[in-house]
Amino acid sequence: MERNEKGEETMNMQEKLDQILGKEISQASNEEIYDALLTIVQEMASKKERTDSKKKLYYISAEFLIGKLLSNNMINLGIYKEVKEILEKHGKNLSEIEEIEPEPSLGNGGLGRLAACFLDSIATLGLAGDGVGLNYHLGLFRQEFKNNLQKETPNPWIEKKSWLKKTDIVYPVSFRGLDVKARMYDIEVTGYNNLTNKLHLFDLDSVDETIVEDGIDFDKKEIEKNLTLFLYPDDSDENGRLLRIYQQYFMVSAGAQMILDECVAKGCKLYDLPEYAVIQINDTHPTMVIPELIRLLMLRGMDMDDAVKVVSETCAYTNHTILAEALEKWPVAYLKKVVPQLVPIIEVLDDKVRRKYEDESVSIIDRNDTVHMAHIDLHYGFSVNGVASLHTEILKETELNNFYKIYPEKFNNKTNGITFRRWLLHCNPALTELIDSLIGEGYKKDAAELEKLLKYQDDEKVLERLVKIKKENKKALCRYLKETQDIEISPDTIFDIQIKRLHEYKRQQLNALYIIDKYLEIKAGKIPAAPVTAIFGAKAAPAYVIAKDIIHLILCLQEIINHDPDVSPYLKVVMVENYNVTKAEKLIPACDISEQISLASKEASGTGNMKFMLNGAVTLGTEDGANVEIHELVGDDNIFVFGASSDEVIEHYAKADYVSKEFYEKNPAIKAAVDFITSKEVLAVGQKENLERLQHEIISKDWFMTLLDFDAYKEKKEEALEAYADQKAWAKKALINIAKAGYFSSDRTIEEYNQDIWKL
Ligand code: 26R
Repeated sequence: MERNEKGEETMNMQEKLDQILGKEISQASNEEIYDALLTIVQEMASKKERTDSKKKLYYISAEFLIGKLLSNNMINLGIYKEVKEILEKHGKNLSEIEEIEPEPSLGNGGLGRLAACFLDSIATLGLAGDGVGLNYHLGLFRQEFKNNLQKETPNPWIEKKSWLKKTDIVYPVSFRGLDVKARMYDIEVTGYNNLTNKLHLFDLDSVDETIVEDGIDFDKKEIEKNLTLFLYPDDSDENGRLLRIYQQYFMVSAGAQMILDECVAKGCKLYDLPEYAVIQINDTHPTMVIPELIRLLMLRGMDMDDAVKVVSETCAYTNHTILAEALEKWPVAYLKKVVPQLVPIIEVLDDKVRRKYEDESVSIIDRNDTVHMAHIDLHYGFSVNGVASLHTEILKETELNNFYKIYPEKFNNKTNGITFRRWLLHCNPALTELIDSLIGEGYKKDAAELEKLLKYQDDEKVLERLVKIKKENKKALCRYLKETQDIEISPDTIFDIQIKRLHEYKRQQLNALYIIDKYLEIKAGKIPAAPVTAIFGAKAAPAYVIAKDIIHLILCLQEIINHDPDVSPYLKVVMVENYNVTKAEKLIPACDISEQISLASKEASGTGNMKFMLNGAVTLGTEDGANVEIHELVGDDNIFVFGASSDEVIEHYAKADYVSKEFYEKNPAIKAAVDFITSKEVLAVGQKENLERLQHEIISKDWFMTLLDFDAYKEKKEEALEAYADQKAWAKKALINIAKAGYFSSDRTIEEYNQDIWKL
């Protein structure tokens, strides 16, 4: 036994483990050890729970892509090393135990992962801030590949013993003709050497997983059974869209009641709400929290004008995309079917706007009786921010210019960030150790200190160690891909990685066309200087047909190229199955070239780009999103930038003068690559319908201007591949990227949110 500061006897880690296991560690199974560690971590985390301060942040989001929690929590609680060593002493391997934890897939991609990084940083900075979201039982779908196609299956992640703590807190939520109860579940959010916050996830006791059949199909009308089954159920039909409204209202109504309860418990008079709470609305998915709070305040006796004022001073909105199809619009008729109680409130909000501003484009309800959710946030929130400086500029100058003219003071930029605890300390321990040995550990709390690495940029010993670490990480990825997908790749090739949601604007199809071009060159006898392994990871939304066709093409290329003895020594293609946070943690540390090739102006920020940079990969990218800021930080020599600028792209859209067919007809390399999509080689392993549809899309629409940037991409990529041959020069680029990544710590981002918006 040991003693704590108060002189009480406490158990050390070994004793705790022994006690919970009830047997020798060496005699316990990995599952038993996982369960025991979960218990220990939860107990330690709850002891560090923050006592409530007057003002508190509520980060409300339909997605929290938190990833596995065991190791990160142990790192944050400062017991990771100790536990790892104890386990090793007894012949157990922590990495194997980590594998047992299921990954909660409560997000699609960037927006959800950002929310998770933010929770980590908020707790680490010791701020009072909780997350509010939904407890999807089956998360986002699990992706499987069959016949070179994506197949969706459920991803159950909630086990008997999990990070979720069921609470007794229950709020009534009413839909038209249906009253339900929202039960709160909590997940502890540990800060790095600091206090613990909470992620509150609301759920419905009556949800029934057995109604799911045949992949991810279920009866969309059985709301009591399906409400929190999946994240973003297929919204290609009306019932799917209505279900989304049910989910959103369920989340915000329960959340709003919880917020009011907590504030009142702290002695808040409702007129003073903005002194007790600030609500950050993560994209428009939680926007109904605004009319719902107004409704609840009115029920408690406030008049409408006061309620509008109080709520407007409490809510702030973050925009994460300029893609028109992602800006949510709900027909009034839909809202009437699900949440009729909000409709009169939204109508008054619209009326107030119409009385003040003649400009039709800023109204909330348009002529087609459709509610523009973002417009509610813009008029009735006190802050609106973009997520990278280019993105915020585009919002101000173009997309939201009419609002910017009315409310210039509301607009601000908060360039995204990532938590270094997960994206360096956890996923790349060897690199962490090297950095520790060179500049000490101060950077773990103050990421700007990473710049101290710059003094080693010409130190051959350090650069050699960097190269060696990358090689080891690549070998580990090779073993993992062999084990999980039976794919063999060589760590001596260049690892070129594009991992992100599948979307035409992100242009995985541009990468695929490059691969075809390369394949055709090799077939024609042009042998490349350096062998490359092109790695993809991406899920396509179940109803997004072209995105699924692009996955199909990549899987076909993987089959053809990897089995072709002429080509495979120089080029291999890997599509990682079921790409998720856990896989990202294995892929990113092993990457040489980070593909960030979205059409300029379309990627709001990107955060994968930051994770790669931090792990010593060099970016090949367009001047888009946060790539622009990466470029500014590392300078021309340490990034490969290509393609049309966002101004040029915006002009093409304005003039509608981009014609992909002209590029296809005039450029023989493009024509050959696009024609190959329906060649006999591909048709032999693929589906005619899918391949023809994709080819037709590229030739006749190509909405995201793939062909416009093809030549520039090819040229820049060749330049990068050639530069790789000089290993020392490449390692220097990698080191400079790592040293300059400090700016992208989410601790910096959260400090800015707090200073400018939350004021906790
Ligand atoms: C409305 C619904 C169909 C929907 C659309 C889009 C649901 C979810 C999304 C995801 C969007 C909003 C998203 O993930 N955006 C990403 O946010 C990241 C964090 O700010 C950015 O880094 C990234 O550039 C952006 O695409």
